[in-house]
Amino acid sequence: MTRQDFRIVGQSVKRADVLEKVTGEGLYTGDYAPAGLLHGKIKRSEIAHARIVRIDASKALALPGVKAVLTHADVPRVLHYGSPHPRSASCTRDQYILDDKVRFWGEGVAAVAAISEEIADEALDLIEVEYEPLPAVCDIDAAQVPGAPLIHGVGPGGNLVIPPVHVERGNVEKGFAEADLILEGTFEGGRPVPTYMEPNVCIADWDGSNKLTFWTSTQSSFMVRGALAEVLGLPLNKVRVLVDHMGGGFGAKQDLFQHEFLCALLAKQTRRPVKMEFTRRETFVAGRSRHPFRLWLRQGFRKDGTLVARDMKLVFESGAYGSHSPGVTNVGTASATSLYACENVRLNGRAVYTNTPIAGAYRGYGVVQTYFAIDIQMDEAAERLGVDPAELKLKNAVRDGDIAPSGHPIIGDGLPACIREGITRFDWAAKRAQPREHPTNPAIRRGWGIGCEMHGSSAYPGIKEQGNATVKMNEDGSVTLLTGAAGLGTGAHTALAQIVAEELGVAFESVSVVHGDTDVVPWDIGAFASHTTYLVGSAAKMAAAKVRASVLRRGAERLQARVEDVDLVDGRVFLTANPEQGITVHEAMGPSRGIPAEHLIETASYMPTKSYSFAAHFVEVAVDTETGLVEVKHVLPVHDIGKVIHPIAAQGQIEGGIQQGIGHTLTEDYVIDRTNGRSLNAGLVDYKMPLSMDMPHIETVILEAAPDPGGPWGAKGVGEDPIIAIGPAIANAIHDAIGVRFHHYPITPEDVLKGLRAKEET
Ligand code: SMO
Repeated sequence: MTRQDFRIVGQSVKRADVLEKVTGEGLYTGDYAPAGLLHGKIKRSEIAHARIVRIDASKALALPGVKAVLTHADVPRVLHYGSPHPRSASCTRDQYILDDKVRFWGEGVAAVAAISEEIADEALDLIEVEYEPLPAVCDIDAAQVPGAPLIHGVGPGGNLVIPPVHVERGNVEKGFAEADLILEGTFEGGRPVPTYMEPNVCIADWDGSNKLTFWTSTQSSFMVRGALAEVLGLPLNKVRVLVDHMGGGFGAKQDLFQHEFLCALLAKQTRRPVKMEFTRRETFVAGRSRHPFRLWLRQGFRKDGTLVARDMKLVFESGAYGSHSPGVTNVGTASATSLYACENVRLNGRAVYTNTPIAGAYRGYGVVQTYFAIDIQMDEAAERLGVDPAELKLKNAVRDGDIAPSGHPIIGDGLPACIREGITRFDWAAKRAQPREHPTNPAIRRGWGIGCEMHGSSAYPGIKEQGNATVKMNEDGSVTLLTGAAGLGTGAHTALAQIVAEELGVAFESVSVVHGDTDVVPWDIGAFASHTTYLVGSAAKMAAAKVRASVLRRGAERLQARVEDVDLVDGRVFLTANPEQGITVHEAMGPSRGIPAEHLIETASYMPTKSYSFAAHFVEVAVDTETGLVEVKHVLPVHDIGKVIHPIAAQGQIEGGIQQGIGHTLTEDYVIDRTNGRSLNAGLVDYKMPLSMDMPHIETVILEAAPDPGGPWGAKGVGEDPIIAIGPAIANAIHDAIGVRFHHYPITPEDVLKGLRAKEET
């Protein structure tokens, strides 16, 4: 057996945490209940922009059962940061824990700790706040008008979060001069909110040695540790952050939140553990949404379909604070250098403050918006040129050696492979040749569309030691993997255990994963940017290889053979020439020449480059021309993710991403009243997420078309990709069905009916 034959990687093994999850035994942050637990609650502003002239907590403090109240005067005046890496520029530092100003409706102005949730809620009502209203700027146009009221004193001015991002390659004017067809359009998108099952929650507990233990549902435990230590003036070893099971993160939980600091401070003041748990409503009001956007796009094509020039101006609405706007703006802008190759590009991206809830990181991180626009305009170009859209996309798709948004060359022909495979599997040409009329229901029109995407794994190429893993071979032959990567619910820990078992040469069942305790596990940048398998997987593979070498050495010694002459497979060290003659890993680890049994422990760090995964989504929709309802009937997503570690987990990621993407495209929008900044539909009553009944038939195809040598055996990311291509695929399919082009999301039934009416009138 050669080492190239996979035994565990590529198998859909039973997930490592499956029993705990299905029996309900697994603990989530909210399940912890230290003795004497107090309940923390946040009083939220009922005005979008104001100065606080007076805040009086005396009545609240006098309420029996209330143990502490914090207002802006009681907390350290520190601008906190949300940057997952101290050397990255993804995030801003523009938010105080509590301020004497409010910048959006729903921002926290005070916090309470009480012996019950009910008393804490009652206390919130007793806190008196007197506001001096300031003019509220609630849309990107109002924010950019010269002389508009400024929301922050920091930043480059004009309500910009950062200086505009500018990317230019080639000669755009020359490109347009060579074009036979020039298309121009403006695209917009709303404010989808990542609706994780587990709302944000944390518990703070101080011990007698002035050490803080902090449970929180976060994607970035070490970032939380760093920020809390800074605010509290503690060394890092006096803050222990614990993350147990998580009910989803979707990017939003890679940020730092006001309630996390307040929880730690309330616990410090009361000397009792304090828990803060968002209501579903608070996940909307005080969570992080995708950035609403407006994007102007102009592209030029030759008659033969070659894309020759692209000019783009993109504006993201950041909301009241910057959060991940710098990163999202950089990534969203740079992504327009790619997907469809274009030598001449001029791209401008900006992020603008408004007095609305905070937009942040959300699965797809700026790329969703940009590729929505590009992919719809490619479809329009195909229509105008009289060619098949899938063929036009295939012709222009980025290929091996083209420059990726990160500046690295693209490895392999992943995107063309996805498009080609989908054309065949979906039977694209035959489907598009069918009548658009439904065979039996005259109100229904059918349409078929394609959308494409690419997305990078790993956030900060070149920053060292982002991915770390420790592998321990215990003296009985069992193996422990220690990782700082949070398990968001995607199965990433299972994939890591598979990688370790495969590399080491032991059974999958003999590897257990320890995670989420910053006192124990090696430093980790956080579980985001689709990189846990790629980045931490690589580190785990390296650490496992080191342990393997030591086990082989010990085994050889016991077998009285040379190390070159032994192999380790399935937990057995044996003579390569005579596999019958061997010992178990347990025996290899045992006492040898009087040396007592001991474990082996190895840590490895991995510095990533950046790998790109690709996908093409093929979609069938049915549009009801009487009600305007769009039903997604069938999706055939084709993804290239390099070497597949766990096929069913990857498929789950893809299906989940498609469900979220359907929501974004058709129904989900957290609506803010643009006159006063109030939110109109915070919560799941008026905000329509797709349910299982809304799910189409999904036929997932996973290719290993373009493995990336930077990942374990060529594995790449899959976390964010599936949410990106589905949106434009649906919009293009709607156009195919009814001949109406939509340049925005969500595309609601009202929009469809209006579009049909406008078409009839012309
Ligand atoms: S939006 Mo992601 O967790 O980088």
